[in-house]
Amino acid sequence: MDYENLKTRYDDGILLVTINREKALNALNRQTMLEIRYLFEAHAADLQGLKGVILTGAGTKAFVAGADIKEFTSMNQESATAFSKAGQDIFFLIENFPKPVVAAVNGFALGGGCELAMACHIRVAGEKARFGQPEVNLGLIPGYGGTQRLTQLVGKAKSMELNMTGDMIGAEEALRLGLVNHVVPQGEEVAKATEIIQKIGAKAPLAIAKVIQCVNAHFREGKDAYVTEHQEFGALIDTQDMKEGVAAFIEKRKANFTGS
Ligand code: DAK
Repeated sequence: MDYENLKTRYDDGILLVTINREKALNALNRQTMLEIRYLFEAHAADLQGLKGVILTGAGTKAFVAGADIKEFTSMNQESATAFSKAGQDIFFLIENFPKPVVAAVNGFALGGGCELAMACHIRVAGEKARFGQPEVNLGLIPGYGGTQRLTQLVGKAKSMELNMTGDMIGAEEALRLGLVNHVVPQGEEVAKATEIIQKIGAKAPLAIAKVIQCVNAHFREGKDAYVTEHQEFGALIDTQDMKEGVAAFIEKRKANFTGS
């Protein structure tokens, strides 16, 4: 697929993806959402030696300022419900991607942009980043999982407040609430995200995929995540990487993981 609204660079096992609609503050229009879907379903999934994916926004002002408001005008109830469900499915692809996905939040992360960041496994914010779910200002609610993931990350009280007031918060408050993992000087978001993925990339890839699966299982309705955990623990015991990791510890050397 030729991307219209994404820029990608693959370097040293890391796929850096830039949402590239700077004039619209990188708002997620339909085309961009289709491209994100393709990226996780096919492009990144097929890359040899992939350690992880970084998502960021073009320019210095915004990560993503939301879903593209200008596309909302033509929707009816049926198409809006389908639109929301399709978006949720794309964000599930990110959340369940078996390699770490890190959001490098370089500016506004509002509405669908905050939801996109929250679908990633880890968030690094520049000190000028601003987060919020301002859909109520438009007579809407978050449609890409914002009521759920914000609650998972910051708890019910703050999620209620942020979703109902539409207030924006800064990077330091987002850190204090647990919405982001790290705050870094502006412009250093991608460098910090790279450092995190390189660190994870030195671990056993199958184990990392199972961590993602088991942590996510905690939040899936009807799932007993403890069952997921003991099953996936058992599934790792016969892997070469487990044998290598244990042998390396005993032999006092660095493990050489192969993902098998
Ligand atoms: N969509 C489209 N264009 C946007 C945009 C957006 N979300 N945000 C900004 N832009 C465009 C502006 O229209 C402007 O374009 P021109 O007028 O120059 O053509 C350009 O980006 C620069 O924006 P501003 O001139 O407004 O820049 P400022 O520095 O003055 O303000 C701002 C920055 C981020 C505070 C402001 O742009 C702003 O408030 N933007 C909107 C933020 C927002 O409300 N985002 C949440 C969108 S709602 C659903 C599915 C999904 C969702 C909901 C329902 N269903 C299926 C129903 C999710 C909804 C959202 O994400």
